Amino acid sequence: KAASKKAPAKRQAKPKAAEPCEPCDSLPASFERHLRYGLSRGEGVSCELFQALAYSVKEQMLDNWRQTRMDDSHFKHKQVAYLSLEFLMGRALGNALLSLDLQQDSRDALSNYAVSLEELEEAEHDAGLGNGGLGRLAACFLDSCASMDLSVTGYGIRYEYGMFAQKIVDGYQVERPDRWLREGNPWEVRVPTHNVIVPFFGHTESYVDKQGRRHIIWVETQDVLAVAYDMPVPGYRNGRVNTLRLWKAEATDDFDLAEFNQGDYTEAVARKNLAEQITMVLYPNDASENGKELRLRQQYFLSSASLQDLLKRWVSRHGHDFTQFAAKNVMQLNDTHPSIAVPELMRLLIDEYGLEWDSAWAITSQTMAYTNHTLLPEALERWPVRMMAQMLPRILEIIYEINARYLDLVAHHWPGDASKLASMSIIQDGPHPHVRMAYLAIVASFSVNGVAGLHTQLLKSGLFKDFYELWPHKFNNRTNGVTPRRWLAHCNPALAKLLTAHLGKEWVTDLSQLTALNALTQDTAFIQKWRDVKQANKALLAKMIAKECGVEFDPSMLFDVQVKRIHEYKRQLLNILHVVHLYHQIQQGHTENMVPRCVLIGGKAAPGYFMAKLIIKLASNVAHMVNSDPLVTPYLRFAFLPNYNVSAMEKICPGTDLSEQISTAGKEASGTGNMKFMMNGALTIGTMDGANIEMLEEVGSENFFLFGLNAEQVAEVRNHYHPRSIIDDSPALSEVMKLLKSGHFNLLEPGIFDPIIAAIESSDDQWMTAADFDSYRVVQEAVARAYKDPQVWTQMSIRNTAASGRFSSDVTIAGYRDEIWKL
Ligand code: HBZ
Repeated sequence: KAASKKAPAKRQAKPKAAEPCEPCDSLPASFERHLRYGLSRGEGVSCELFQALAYSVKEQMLDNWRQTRMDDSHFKHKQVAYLSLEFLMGRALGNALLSLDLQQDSRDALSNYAVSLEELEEAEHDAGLGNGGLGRLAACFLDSCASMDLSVTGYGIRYEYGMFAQKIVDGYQVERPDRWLREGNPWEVRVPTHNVIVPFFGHTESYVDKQGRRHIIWVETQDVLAVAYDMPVPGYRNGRVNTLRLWKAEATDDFDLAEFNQGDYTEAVARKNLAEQITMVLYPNDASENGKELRLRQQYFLSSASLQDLLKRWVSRHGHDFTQFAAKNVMQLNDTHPSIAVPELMRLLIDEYGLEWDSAWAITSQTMAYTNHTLLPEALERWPVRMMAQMLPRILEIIYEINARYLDLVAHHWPGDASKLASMSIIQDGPHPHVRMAYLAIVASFSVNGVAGLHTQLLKSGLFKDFYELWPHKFNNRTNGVTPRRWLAHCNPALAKLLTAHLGKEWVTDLSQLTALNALTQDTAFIQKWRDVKQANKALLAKMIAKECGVEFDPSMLFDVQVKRIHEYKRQLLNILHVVHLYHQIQQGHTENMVPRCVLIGGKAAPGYFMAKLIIKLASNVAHMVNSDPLVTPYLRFAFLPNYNVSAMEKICPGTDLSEQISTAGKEASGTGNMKFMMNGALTIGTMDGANIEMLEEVGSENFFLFGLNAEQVAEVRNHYHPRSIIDDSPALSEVMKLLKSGHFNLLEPGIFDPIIAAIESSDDQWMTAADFDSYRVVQEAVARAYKDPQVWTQMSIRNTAASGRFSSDVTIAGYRDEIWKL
């Protein structure tokens, strides 16, 4: 390692400007070629046809991809590395065809085969390299960056197994491995020329050089090879193709020599498998840290490989001159998961490139920016010092040094306040000291942002209050958004066509243009067309639900949908209690004013999250009772959709009337599903939480069904919360609880729902389900009344789409670009 203090790396051969080459094949010709020569069997099954089409679409991108890479290699403009442990990309084909305007060509290519383009799209496996909102946000951001012609590279992990597939067996969630790469991934390109080595374990030594300078070297490390796999990220019809670089862990060619020499060759080779475990599987927890050592390894592996890659590219242009580095590079940390990049950048600059601490720190603290996605304390990452000391000894030393210098500053700001030193220290002291990763990220970053207005406010006044006092200029809000390409143009072609017919096609890249829809809300012909589109989308959704759940949804009924990860704070339970209430009303014969509705819930529970899994079981059991009672089904149907994922959402949001965004106020950082529904003309029933607040602001309260306590009230009521008296005072909730307790929904499994009943009745119930029940129920009645008038409902639907422009991720990314990245 000491020897790696090498002279500036040799300049690579200068890349030649792309020379015009022979005209490439048309898409249909290239498709035929791939089908005939690229794949072995040529049986024309949809999986093979999909692969051939994907390969030929990728081929169409290659020139622009290369050109983009070459343009960016000069560092003429500032560049962004978006570091994230998750990229929930979903399928790529439909999106690529839209971006490259190759839909018609694809249909032409397929005209000789008895398969539709839509069927082929269905043959693609979702790239499920993420848990939920955070991972999908990264994917939407990549699309916006490419479409806005920004030089942004996504850096992530190429997990062999993505988010588990969910099966429902007897009402219970069962997890199945997601081998998404089994048939190969036609989009990726393995780029071994970009391999880097990531060190683990070992120990540090110091030496003094001839000039009297002290150096630290990290020796006897166990090295892992990081191999780059690139995925193209095409911009919307603008010729830019950005890169998502995913790292795969492989063994290096080094053997344990001792073992090898003793003749244990096979054993030595077999042991190399250990390295490959690092990128084997995505951790399926979306809101709590499990503290597993392998997870820290993943984080360091991603951070180190990505930074080495970036520095190598820099050095190949500028040698060891880093004076302009911070002016030309930004690293955006997607939550604290990649925040070990902070000490890693320090290490690389100091140990590998010979910078002094102060220059290295100046660079690091001017290039790192951190996005926080949660206020839940259980989700805040902390790593045991002992674990880090073993696995990453050099990194821990650097963290200690960062902390010492930073605590000096704290001591100056709060003279004599020892408690501040303890509470703000990056190292949490105690019998088992921990590294607080959020604090590390804040200390090193020039920007700390929340993901919606309320969330950022709460970060500043609560979780990071002291840091806000110390560095108010670091804190800023960037309300989330979703890409209108995937979440409107691609997933809702019927609505997209209607929009384009009336507004022109510019809305695809400038969603604010949708406000022009407000002028059409009195146009009865337009209202009718809007309704027809929604009805057709509902019919498509009903078809999928029939297939996946075996439940008939009738498109004339109100489609009421809640899809997202299952978590107590998201309160799927509140929704289920409302279903039970309706069920009970119907059974009591109170159907006079009832509006028939179909309720859909979908989402995955973290495998170790007992309550979340029990909530799925409750939903399944209630659904069974509801759907098997012929007196009930004319008014109410209820389904739990297994294996909710990106592709499922593409069918769900266009066919939804009512979107459920009912988290306990102050708990959902932003939400992004809420925005997808709004864009597609669903109305929202929701609390004053996350981005709901801004959606309400945009669309107006007369087009939004608001209920429940706000964040302030939640905090206040918490101190004297007595759900039992709330239940006693609410006849409706009393009936619901009575029915639950009677075992009506679990006759064959007595007592299984007791933990849920106990949670609702507990004064420690953090999620305060009982507190909001009546308010929720009453507003649901207002929903039903509104739905009775199709004209009025449709006008509200149009106004929701019209007001959704602010929630395009293009708007969010413009904010990052101008206020944080300063590109
Ligand atoms: O990030 C979500 C927030 O809950 C949601 O409100 C927000 O809209 C979205 C985008 O900002 N957070 C997550 O999705 N978090 C995770 O998936 C997660 C994954 C691994 C972890 C912790 C959290 O270790």
